[in-house]
Amino acid sequence: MKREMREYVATENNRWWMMVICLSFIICHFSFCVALAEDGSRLWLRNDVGAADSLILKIDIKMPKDDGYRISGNTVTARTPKGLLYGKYAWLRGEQGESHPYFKLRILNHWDNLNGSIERGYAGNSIFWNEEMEFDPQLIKAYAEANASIGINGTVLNNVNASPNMLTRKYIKKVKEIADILRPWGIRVYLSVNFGTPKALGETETADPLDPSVRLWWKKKAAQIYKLIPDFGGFLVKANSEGQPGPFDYGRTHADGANMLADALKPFDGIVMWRSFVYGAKHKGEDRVKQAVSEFAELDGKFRDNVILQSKNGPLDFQPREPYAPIFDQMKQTSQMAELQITQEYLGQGDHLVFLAPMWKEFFSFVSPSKLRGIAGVANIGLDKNWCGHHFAQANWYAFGRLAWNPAMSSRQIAEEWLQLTFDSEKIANKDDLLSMMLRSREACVDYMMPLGLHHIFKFDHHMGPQPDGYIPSYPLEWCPIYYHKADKQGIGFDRTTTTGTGATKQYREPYCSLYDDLKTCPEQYLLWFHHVPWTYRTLSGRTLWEELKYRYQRGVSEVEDFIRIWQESKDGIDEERWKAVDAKLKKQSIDAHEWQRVCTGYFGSFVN
Ligand code: GCW
Repeated sequence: MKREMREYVATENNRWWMMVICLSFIICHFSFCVALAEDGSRLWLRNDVGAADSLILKIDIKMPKDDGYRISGNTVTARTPKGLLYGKYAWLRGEQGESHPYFKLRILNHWDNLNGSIERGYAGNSIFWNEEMEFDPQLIKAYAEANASIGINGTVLNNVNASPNMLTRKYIKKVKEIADILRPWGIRVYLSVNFGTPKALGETETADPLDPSVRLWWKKKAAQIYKLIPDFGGFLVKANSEGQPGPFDYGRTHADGANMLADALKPFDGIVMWRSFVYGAKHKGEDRVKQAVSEFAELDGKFRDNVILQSKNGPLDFQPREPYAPIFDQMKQTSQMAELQITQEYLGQGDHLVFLAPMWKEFFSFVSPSKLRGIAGVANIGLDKNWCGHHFAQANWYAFGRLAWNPAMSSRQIAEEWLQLTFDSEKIANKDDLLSMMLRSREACVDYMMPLGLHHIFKFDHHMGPQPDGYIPSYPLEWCPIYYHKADKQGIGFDRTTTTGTGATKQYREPYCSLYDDLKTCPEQYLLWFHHVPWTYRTLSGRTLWEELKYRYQRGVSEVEDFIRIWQESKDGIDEERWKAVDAKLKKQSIDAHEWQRVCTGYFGSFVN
């Protein structure tokens, strides 16, 4: 495999780290090197050039018991070495005052396959895996530093559609090598596991979670892993979902499956992150957005305390806008984590500039962070020189880390910080416009892809571009666009009300249950998500539904055109390499937005007239 080496600008971090562990009071001098190539490879870490050349680091065991820090002038104080590490990066971005991590678990999920491909990856192949089983340690170190700089403290190294081979000795040895590189940066490794592994490897006859030989196999496997990686974090599991094996294969429940793994990990303080992204298993045929609650609600309270249920922010699948997933309301005695998708599977992938912080903030406005034990982000990182494919996709990795540390930060604050750290903001004349472009970009994407809650009308399988007429008889119906928009001569939208629809609204806590259920009170952003609405219905603007849809498609397209203008005007302040790359992507985004508008208005228009 051809491996692309990134320019890695060495700092004295490693030496620094060793010193920190030994001393409670250190004055450390950093050497700052200029990141010469403006190729995006230094991410938001490029601008440490010229920062103060001395920093005082102090350990204070009277600080709160976490990895937070206090910065006063050039002094960083923390209770732990990790806190000093985080404090150093905070100081580099100009922070003062005290700050503590909100979520204890701040974890990236890589959907990387062992052959090096990445499911829903748009930035090249995996930085961890390839056929040769070789990785570039410098690259992994640079990855670790970038994560540490925004407080990410865990990473799942492989795809949730997991290969049983992941748990063979030779791969576990590789995981150990990676873990050893990540450890000094405060990052623990986790693995996705295939529930059927012992059977698939031919080491047991069954994968039934209640079978003693299977339970013993997992216990031994856990011991084997922890012997090599004492701070291993635990397992992430996708079971009985989209063809993956799971406890249902043996007539057992999700709790039986999760608890078996939890018991194996418990002696080592490991956790199980069990995903609730299931449909078409036990509740086949039911409205897809209801199925997670249908499958899990009755199991509330039946999970071990080291099991965390991990759910996507919305009940469907990472659409540009979804109402929050009601499973967060329904599981009252089970620890929960939110899974956000940093990689832009349904948001223009590697081509569209869409800043995701506003979407995640929207989620937190419905699901209080206080309900969550942790947060996971499906990574957008690959071997591309700039890591993320699109330069502005780096901002989403950054935003995930910042919100995992402090979900109260505003999208504006995060975007401002990122712009400041990523470009030479002194040179950019239209900084406010760039900021505004980032902050408007998610809403623009919603407008040209799914106005008024019109969801999942993407082209099959790869999810890029529109296919509203999509229907393949051999596919599960819930993979087909026509299942979601339900356009007919009368109107459009998915009736999920309690009176005439699927009753999905009932899974929400009040006041949302009633608000969403009633056409008159349902927020327009979710209108067609919850209701089948006549074409002639008057929206709040006074326009008919059809006019409003057309208006919003046009608004999305116009927004992207305005982004192109803004980018043109920033040309003099941005290095040529990155400017050109983003310019080309914005032009592609504009073509795509026009395609969404043309295809959707053409197709839906045929029902209106
Ligand atoms: O909708 C799907 C994605 C799959 C993904 C799955 C999941 C990893 O299209 O690529 O599989 O979600 O989250 O498990």
